[in-house]
Amino acid sequence: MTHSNLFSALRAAFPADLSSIAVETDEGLLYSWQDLDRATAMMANLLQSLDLPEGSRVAVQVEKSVEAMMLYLATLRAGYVFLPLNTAYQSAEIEYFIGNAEPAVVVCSPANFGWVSKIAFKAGTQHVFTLGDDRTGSLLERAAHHSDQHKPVPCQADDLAAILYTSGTTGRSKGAMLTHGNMLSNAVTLKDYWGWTATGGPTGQGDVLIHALPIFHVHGLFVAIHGALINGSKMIWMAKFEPKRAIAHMSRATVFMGVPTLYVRMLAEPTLNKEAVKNMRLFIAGSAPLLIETFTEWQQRTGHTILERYGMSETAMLTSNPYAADKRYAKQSERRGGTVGFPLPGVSLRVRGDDGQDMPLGEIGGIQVKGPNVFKGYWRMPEKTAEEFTADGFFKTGDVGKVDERGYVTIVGRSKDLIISGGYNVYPAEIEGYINEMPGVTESAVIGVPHPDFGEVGVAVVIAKPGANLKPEAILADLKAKLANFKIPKRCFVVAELPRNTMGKVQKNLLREQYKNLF
Ligand code: MLC
Ligand code: AMP
Repeated sequence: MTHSNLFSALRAAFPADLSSIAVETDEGLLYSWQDLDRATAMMANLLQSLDLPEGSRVAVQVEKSVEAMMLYLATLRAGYVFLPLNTAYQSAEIEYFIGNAEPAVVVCSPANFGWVSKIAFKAGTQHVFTLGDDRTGSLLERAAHHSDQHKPVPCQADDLAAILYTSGTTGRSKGAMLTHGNMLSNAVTLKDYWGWTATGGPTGQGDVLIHALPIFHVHGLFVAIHGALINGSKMIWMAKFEPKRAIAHMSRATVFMGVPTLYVRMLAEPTLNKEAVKNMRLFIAGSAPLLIETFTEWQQRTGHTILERYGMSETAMLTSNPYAADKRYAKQSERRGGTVGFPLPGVSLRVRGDDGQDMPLGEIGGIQVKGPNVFKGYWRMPEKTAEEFTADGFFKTGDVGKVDERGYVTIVGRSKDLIISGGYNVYPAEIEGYINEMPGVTESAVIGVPHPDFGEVGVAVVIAKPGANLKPEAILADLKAKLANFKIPKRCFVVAELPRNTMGKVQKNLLREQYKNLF
């Protein structure tokens, strides 16, 4: 069935006037809906001309650009599986992802072609293209030779559309397999739930989204892009978030999506005031906890109440504060700071205790979810997949929370040892693994501590081997040479011992307490 292809659903929502503007970039470039249609057709034809096996992965590590978004859409259109990779990942990280996913096609930045292609060819990838953020590279050169007409490849709702790698608390990263059906159901739900409109507003053309996030994770790639496209809404495209510019765009936009750090940074700008946001309809935050101070300050400065929602790579969006009082979804219209709102229509959410019992309202336990948006499993890890689901098909999120008597969900913590820094996930186990391999190190613990800009940042606490002269700066420099920059702890301490419980396990809660006022 053609209409189960997510691209077909997005394409069907393009406005009738294809010559109108779909994307306007920070640099002033304009892309019409027709441009999106034609360019994705050419790229899809290029991919199909390669005679790739069914279900082939297209792994992409490129700087944010409209063409990079088109490549995502073209991959859907051609029926292949998109695998986005954070541009901060370095060679060891890329080597793992490419080795694990075995993509048939890899697309990288022109400047990285040397080392990325070496890794890719070694892993058996046949095709490596380049794509720059200035419309350069072999991908566009090759696509230019293909037709701008293309019929989307028929897909079943259960067919894979994307694989998103999420790091594991133990062992290596797992690839969360998301289907066309997962993402389409989520996009359709959110279009309604967040009240997207195709007409009216300051320009008469309905909603206009400021796209300020990176496009290699759920928030920027799926929630933002699908949200705009399935409503036929224009995007103002920021290659990189910059608070002053984002605020300046607001006079011509209606919707903004961001991780809490973006809101913190905009609040530091004197230009943020009621006048600057007078045309805005909705501010959405997620990917990390939004501090109540940020929520309240935003309300005072702008008169707008941020709508906080909660999701994951494995599930796309799960819960959301209400946009408006709508009897179909929720009796309440209040967006409550510190909560992530209600389970979205179609999502079942429950809170379970350690023994698997349902927790009474208001009591804390592990959050479990089920719904058409929940992923198909981890790529080539059936045992890991089985471990993360209950016998009755609920996914164990690893988040800890509660539901109050009005139905609002609050996240109070995580059972997974994970730091969320500026909206990026950092797994202490991965960083500790690298530190523990360094000469002169006996053991290490990486913990998350509060940070005014990133919400939370990593701090490394290291024990040296007797006689070793370990320098914190050298440890951090060594990590920086190997890992994505956002994973590098912001501080490092070499200490004599780590606090342990009677079982000998490091008590990270005590370390977090000890270092909580560092920033
Ligand atoms: C950058 N740095 C970070 C960092 N981002 N450190 C910790 N955490 C981060 N998130 C590093 C830089 O490399 C630099 O190190 C130093 O910190 C200062 O960087 P900066 O110039 O201030 O950073 P900037 O480039 O402005 O990036 C900050 C940011 C970015 C907030 C704009 O991190 C960002 O775009 N975050 C959004 C992440 C996101 O989209 N998450 C969604 C996940 S989806 P040095 O050493 O080089 O100086 C998901 C599901 C869901 O979670 O529910 O949505
Ligand atoms: P990721 O796997 O990168 O998609 O990150 C998902 C994790 O981000 C979730 O499991 C939560 O721990 C966290 N998260 C997402 N949204 C929120 C939110 N609004 N409040 C608190 N945590 C959130």
